[in-house]
Amino acid sequence: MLLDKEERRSNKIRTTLGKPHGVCDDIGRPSKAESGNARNGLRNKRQAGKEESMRIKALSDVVGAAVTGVDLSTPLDAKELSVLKRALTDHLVLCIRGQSLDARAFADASRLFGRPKSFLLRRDRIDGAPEVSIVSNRPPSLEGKLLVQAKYWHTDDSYLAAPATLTLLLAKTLPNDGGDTEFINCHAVLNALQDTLRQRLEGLRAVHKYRSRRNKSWVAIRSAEEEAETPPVVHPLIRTHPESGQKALYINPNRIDHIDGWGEPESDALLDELYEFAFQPQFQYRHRWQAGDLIVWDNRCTMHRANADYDLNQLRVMHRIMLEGEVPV
Ligand SMILES: O=C(O)CCC(=O)C(=O)O
Repeated sequence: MLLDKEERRSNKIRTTLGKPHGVCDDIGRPSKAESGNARNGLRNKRQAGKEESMRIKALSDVVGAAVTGVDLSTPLDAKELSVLKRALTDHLVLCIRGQSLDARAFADASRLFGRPKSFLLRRDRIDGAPEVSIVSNRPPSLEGKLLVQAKYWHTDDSYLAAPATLTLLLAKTLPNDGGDTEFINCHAVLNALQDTLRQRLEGLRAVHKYRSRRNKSWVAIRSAEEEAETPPVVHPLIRTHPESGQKALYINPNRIDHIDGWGEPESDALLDELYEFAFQPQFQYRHRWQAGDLIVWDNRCTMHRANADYDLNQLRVMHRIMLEGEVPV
């Protein structure tokens, strides 16, 4: 399958995002990118001999695309895989629709994108598939007590020296309404920063801690073993994506404790300024989950958060896999 001219152009626009863009949602009108992609289906053999096309459709002007016509429980050919990976590089977040995968099949599917690793918190791992952890509003680590995890903006794993490159989140049980996940494009955030502020950030590094002084979400109690695996780490505030070569603002409001070498008041002032800027709606896409959605996001250039604006009496359960990471540079 080759991308036609229009799709290449839309992908190019996306990879050179320099300004804030408006946000639309999945049920909005087709964007240029959608109509271009809709004409570029991959012809795939699918169940019962039925042929379906792989389609990639932008979900917003700033981040995210939906993929249909792919069944990750069956092998993908090299062309399909390369289109999928290219779409992820271009859109940073992919929602692959209609997936029905048990934990083992999910772990196998994740290998298309990298090497799955076992989640830090042993209690949240699934028996027989330690790469898969449970994200639930009744988390195993709280013995089933009600809690909406990850409600505040973050990027996964930044408390590790080599944070996960990608995270995959598969919807298992959804509330009737709400429970959305929001995403921020951190390339777009960096590109929209004023030059003077951006120049101040060059060369600065931040100290990330599992339990940071500025954390705003619930933080799990770690076992002694888990605590030993998560000492404070230092990462640059601007990092370069190894595949696209683009720079992104690399912040994690939950885990950054302070700017390395700075006192608390001046460090807090700069971090507050960056967060306020980054949280602006023009950098965001809000995903309304559908049954069978599997979302893959790139932690190197996005942030995300879970929404708690739904009936919490209803169960929400996701299966999550993180892929082995790399040291941010
Ligand atoms: O549950 C969600 O929507 C997001 C989960 C999340 O933030 C995470 O797994 O890091």
